[in-house]
Amino acid sequence: MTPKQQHAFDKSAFKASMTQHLTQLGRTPETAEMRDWYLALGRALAEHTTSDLVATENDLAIKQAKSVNYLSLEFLIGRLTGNNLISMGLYDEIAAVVSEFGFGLTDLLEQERDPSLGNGGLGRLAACFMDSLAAQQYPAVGYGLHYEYGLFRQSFKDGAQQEAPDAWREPEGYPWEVVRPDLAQTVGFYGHVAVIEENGHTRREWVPSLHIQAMPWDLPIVGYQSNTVYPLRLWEGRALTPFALDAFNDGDYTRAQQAAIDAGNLTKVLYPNDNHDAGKTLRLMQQYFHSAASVGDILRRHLDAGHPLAALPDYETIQLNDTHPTIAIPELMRVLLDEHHLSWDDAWSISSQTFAYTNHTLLPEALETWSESLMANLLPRHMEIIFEINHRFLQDVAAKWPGDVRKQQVLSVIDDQGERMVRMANLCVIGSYAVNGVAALHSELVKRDLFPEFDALYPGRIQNVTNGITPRRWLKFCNPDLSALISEKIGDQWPAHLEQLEQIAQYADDKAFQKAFMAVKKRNKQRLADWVKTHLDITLNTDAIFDVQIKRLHEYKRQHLNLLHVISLYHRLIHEPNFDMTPRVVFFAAKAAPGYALAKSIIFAINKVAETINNDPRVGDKLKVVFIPDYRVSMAEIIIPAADVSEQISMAGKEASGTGNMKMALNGALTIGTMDGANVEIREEVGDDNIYIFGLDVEGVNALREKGYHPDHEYHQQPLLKASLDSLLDDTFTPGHPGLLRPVFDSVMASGDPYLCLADFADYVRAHNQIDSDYRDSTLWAHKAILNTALVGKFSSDRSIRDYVTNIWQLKAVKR
Ligand code: GL2
Repeated sequence: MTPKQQHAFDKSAFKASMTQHLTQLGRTPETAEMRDWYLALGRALAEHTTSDLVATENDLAIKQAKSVNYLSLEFLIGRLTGNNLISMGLYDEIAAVVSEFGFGLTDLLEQERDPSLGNGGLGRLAACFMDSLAAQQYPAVGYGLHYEYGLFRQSFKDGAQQEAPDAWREPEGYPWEVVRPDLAQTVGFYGHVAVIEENGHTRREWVPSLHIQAMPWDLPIVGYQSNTVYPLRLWEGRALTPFALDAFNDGDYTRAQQAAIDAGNLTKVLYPNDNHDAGKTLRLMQQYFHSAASVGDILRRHLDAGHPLAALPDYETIQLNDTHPTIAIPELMRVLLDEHHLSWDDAWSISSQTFAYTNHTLLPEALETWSESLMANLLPRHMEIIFEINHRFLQDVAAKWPGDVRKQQVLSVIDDQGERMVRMANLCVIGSYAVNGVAALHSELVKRDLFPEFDALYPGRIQNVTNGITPRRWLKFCNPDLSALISEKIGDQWPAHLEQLEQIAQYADDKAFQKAFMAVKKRNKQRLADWVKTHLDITLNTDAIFDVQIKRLHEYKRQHLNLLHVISLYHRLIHEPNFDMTPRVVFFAAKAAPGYALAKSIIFAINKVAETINNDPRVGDKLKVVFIPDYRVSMAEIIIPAADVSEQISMAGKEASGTGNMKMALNGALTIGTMDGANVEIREEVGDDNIYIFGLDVEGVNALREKGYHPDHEYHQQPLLKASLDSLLDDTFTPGHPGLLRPVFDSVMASGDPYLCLADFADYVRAHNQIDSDYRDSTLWAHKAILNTALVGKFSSDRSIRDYVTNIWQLKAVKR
């Protein structure tokens, strides 16, 4: 046990507790199966975290300090058991306990189903931030939704994506969560606005026609090596009166349960869209439900602690993770105006000093807008408040730029070109004291291209906070061998001080260290190869380059550019007798939004290409393509430590940051990437020699667009590219069924190649050729890989959180 470990661990008491939990599951140690043991372990551990959570919540020093409230519709937390054992400092102790019961801890941990309560980077970032807040003891509460079904489970049928619901809590419930009925809130919808005459004044008050209960479930966010445990509070929709006995007695069994069904539907599923706005009414209901319950809870905590309402910004700050919780702004205004009867100016002063907003994307299709009529129907009072915010704001705009109608149009919260729409991002910028982008380049583009007028109107409001990842999960836990090797050299404080990894750089040319470092990589590659053999029955050569692209499937991320490179290698292996390549395994893992047809076509194409290449005896083990199904956090934990090459190949200007790029570099993979998102800063840290940058940068993309881009020119001028593309049209990869892969061909030819795959193809191939030759020089490669691990300490989410704390939130750590 580490000296900082707060809990004295009583082994026999813990064993008794596990046995007791088995009994509650109706099992004995003799009849229990692996699953039961996992549940018993989780529940026994959760007793400790829950008591620390309650103690943290009641800590007077925390009540007197300022807290951040992280509002996010997604928290992609991944499995908690292993991670919490690391944070609690009990990993080895518990491994010993379960081995006495006859199990291996890693096998037991495999029983946990991932809570997949997010789509991708945005949700995972929220999880890393909660981890770093707790690790550094900056008071925080995470607020999200308790989806009954997380992100769909993916499988393939004849190469095509199939989706199945993910009931992550399974019948017994999730061992780490606790329901908090004493903290339930009631949330209204629909109805009308009443005008009330009182002592000669009129005031307006919302009279909702539907009420739904928000039931909070708390998950423990355990501080690394401390007894600080913050809640991740997830709201579940429930009926206030779940059962209508009168209807039941009348024999109307459906109506008897209708309220429960309607309320339960609210938080049934996570919308499976990444970087895309779907505009569904139920989604707006989810957003409001989340915001209203969270704002209600924040105000309850603030007032219970004895603070005056006017001091809210001194004690609470609310970070909006993208525009999804924007409706919290008019909700706080409504509560202050209509329930606490504050004046507009007082309410606005409180609200606009409380909210801050993070922008995560420039993609136009991801920028949320809601139809004004939909919003007026669902949330009539909020719509009035939004009009009033906008009215006052437009007066400021007119004062700054008299007579400039265009400025009014672009800045207005209401877009009135066509159906009137509420622009959530504009509302966020107007209603927040700080706005941030998520990587240096992205934040510059937010100022220059997305919000130039806002940047002029509110100089300094738009800032940068470069994203980060938690080193606890993404190195210490997922790569124990590398962690041990690092600790041998520089001590074991680095998981809380990732900049210390820099000391590893001095061993980049040390032969013994290189050998040990690459031996760890090899073992991690073997672990992944074993997984692939067991689950996909493909045999892999662990001497090959493990080339990895794992992320949501999106045209802008250009998995199809990677696919074209794979096809070009195959083409050369077959048609160039003297072609010699370093053996390579190309890994993909990606979910496509169920409604995103082209993304699904790209998955299908990758699977078909993989099938052909993997079964072609002429290829042997020179080239293999592996599509790992059902990408999720626990899968990433196996793939990332095994990566040699990290594919970060989005079209420049499109990937706001990326965080997989950071995870792989930290685990000693070399990036092949464009000058996009955080790749730019990774290059700054690791140096040009230790990263493979290719393709057009943002200026290059803009210049090409201006000049006029013709993908067919590239097609006709580059024979290898042409041959690779043509094979998508014949039946090379779909024997007997030519044309099945045409949608991918068309996306870069007929549809004009919106993400410039063909423009970047030649340089991408050049960069891969360089990788191919560098990898053969094992000393050179080890040097580069070690420097990647050593030089990416900046990308710890601890640093991101400190940036937020210093530049935006102004919090003080409260050590417990
Ligand atoms: C994203 C960005 O696409 C991604 O580049 C970024 O790393 C994360 C976290 O900031 O946010 N924006 C977005 O809408 N999703 C992302 O993953 N879904």
